[in-house]
Amino acid sequence: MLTNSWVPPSVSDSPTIETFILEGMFQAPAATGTFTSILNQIVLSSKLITGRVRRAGLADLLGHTGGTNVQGEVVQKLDVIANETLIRQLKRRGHCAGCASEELDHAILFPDATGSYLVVFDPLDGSSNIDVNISIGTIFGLFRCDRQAGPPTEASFLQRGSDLVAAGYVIYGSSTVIVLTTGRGVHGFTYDPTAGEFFLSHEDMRIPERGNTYSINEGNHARWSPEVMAWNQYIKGEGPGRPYGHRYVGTLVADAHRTLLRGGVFVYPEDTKNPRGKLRLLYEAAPMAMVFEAAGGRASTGRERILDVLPTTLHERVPLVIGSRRDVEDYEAFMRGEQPTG
Ligand code: AFP
Repeated sequence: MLTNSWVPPSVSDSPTIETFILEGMFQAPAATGTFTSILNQIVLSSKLITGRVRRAGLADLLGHTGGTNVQGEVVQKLDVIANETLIRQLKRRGHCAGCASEELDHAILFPDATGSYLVVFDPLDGSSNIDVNISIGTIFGLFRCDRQAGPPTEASFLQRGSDLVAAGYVIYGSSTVIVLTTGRGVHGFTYDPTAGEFFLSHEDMRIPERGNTYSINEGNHARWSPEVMAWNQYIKGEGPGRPYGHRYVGTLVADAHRTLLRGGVFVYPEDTKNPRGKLRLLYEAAPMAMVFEAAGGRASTGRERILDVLPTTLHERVPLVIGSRRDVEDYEAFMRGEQPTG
């Protein structure tokens, strides 16, 4: 007689990300499948990238290539691999009309494509953290491309974040997670390497109204404006609910993911070294802003809603403040020279 009292945990019946996206498509009767196909190509790319990231130290994939990108930043080997992977997969089915990436001087247009979506991405965010085994990520966004207006050009990418039809990020952390929004809710999917699939693990993510951590590179303190310094003094000062704890990874995806789950605020302000901020509007700030707003949070330059900023160039930078609604509002109050109302 079997006396084993151990009960195996029930097998997850969560949908895979492909099923989840497909079910969303069936709810949109006019859908052609193009949008779903592009999202699936991004999912496939992130499976391929996570495989490379996990084995990087064994496959001579750590370190840099010796080159620099259009921003003057050192290009890591995994930057190149992630960038090539996304471009190849997006080109494959002809549904994506073109893409723009942190690692490309100019946008790439796919002349044979019939689809009318443009994809923007940072293929490997936080790449200076690769060699020290700290979380890194991929950020992406999808825009429509108006084919009635003629064949797409680089100028077709210069759209406001409010025009994004989908956005998200992948975090290669203690597990690999994709966070995705198409504007209605934000959902997280965790990669199961044994099945080779992402399964729904964080349904309808909502950021708390207020948190208790702030995230900023304090090493830049001497370069900040008096307004940013005043906010920084306030958030570390004594008061109701304060001081906030400080957390900073130096990978936007990792700092944003923690902030989304736990609440609080992430700030990369303008400073004397980067008068327009450091982070890129099109493929870093705008996709993150779409995710945070869809989760009930707020995303701002400190003075203006990120999703309202119209880029004039592909690699334009912008100050970025994302997080819990009330924490971002407090920061905005300091930028106006006011005290938060609490
Ligand atoms: P790298 O990709 O060069 O590591 O830059 C990462 C990043 O663009 C973003 O992910 C971080 O939030 C930010 O830069 C960190 O910048 P600092 O090192 O100046 O704090």
